[in-house]
Amino acid sequence: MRKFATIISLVSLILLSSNVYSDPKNSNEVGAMGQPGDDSQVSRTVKLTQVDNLFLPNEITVREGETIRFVVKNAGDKKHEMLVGSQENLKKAAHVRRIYPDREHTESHLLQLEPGEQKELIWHFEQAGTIEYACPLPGHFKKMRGTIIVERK
Ligand SMILES: [Cu+2]
Repeated sequence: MRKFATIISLVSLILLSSNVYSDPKNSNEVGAMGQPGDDSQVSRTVKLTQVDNLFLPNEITVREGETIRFVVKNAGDKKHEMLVGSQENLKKAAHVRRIYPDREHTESHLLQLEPGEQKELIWHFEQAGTIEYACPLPGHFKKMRGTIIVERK
């Protein structure tokens, strides 16, 4: 049992040191994934609705260099989150929430929405490719995901 606990704390140490919580400006995600954007640069607003447990729509197309204002509404009866990033980092975020369901999460670009709440996330897309978004909460992450396709200019 003791050994098991040691393994768990080792795993969480590795997760904590892997940039999941840090400002994306300091992580490797900048570039391919883009980064939180500036209000004055917004070119377009995209609306997203959260239901229990899906994102509508679950696919969005943007262009390289665009800064999008996402207006996210929680139309469900449960609490939801929205996190943008690589598939790998979203999986890590979901994993941490499973291990520590009561920990507070402070990713700079994380939205946490109570039922009925609406919030905004501004994101600047740097390079063509695909980026994911998801609700990383336990039991939601499997289905509550979407893809942002960033087209070349
Ligand atoms: Cu959710």
